[in-house]
Amino acid sequence: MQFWRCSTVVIPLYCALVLVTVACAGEYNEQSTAADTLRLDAGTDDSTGNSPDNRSTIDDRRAQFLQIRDEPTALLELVCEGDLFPGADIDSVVLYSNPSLSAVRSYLEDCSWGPKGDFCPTNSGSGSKGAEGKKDGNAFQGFTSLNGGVLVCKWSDDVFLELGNIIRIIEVGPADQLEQFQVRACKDQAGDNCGEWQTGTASQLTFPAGTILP
Ligand SMILES: [Ca+2]
Ligand SMILES: [Ca+2]
Repeated sequence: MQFWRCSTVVIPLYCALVLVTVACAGEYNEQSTAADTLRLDAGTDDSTGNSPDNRSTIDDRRAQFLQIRDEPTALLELVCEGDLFPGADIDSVVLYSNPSLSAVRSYLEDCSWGPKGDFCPTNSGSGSKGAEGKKDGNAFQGFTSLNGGVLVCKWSDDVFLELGNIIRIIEVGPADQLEQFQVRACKDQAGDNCGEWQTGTASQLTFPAGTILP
């Protein structure tokens, strides 16, 4: 009651002093503040029944890991001799909030091979870290060449790919020479719980989350 009367009076300092005094004199310990008191009161008055647990039903289709592999049929066509970067060359993968492709949520991090691509004996793009972070590749470095392997990465900043999101894969190389790859989202790093593989080509480099989520 004291609070409501105070809130209509234009003496905020006085009101604060009264609230602190009430808190100290009442059932709260001496660490209690006016703000604590008001929060406790608000809690007892909340009868809406809302709680964070209600979100759990929409969290089922989300995944923290991404796998990218060379497109299997293209493996048979790989010509190793003279190819410094065998297979698809992945520079970066961007996770957008929605199809407008304007709000970036995350990039890849902690990329590793599983299993490592070893179709061709030489691969100048064999480092798994090339696909991490923002686009930074050029003609000679800054990307990962799949070489028949599977790249396993995690989304940065503890982000989970969720329904409604879009991912865009940045593959480097001349526009008419992009190599095919496949991508899917996984709930676990081992790849035991993943969505369907989707094939990427020069004309298909963006994927709605719903098509690759488990
Ligand atoms: Ca290549
Ligand atoms: Ca890169």
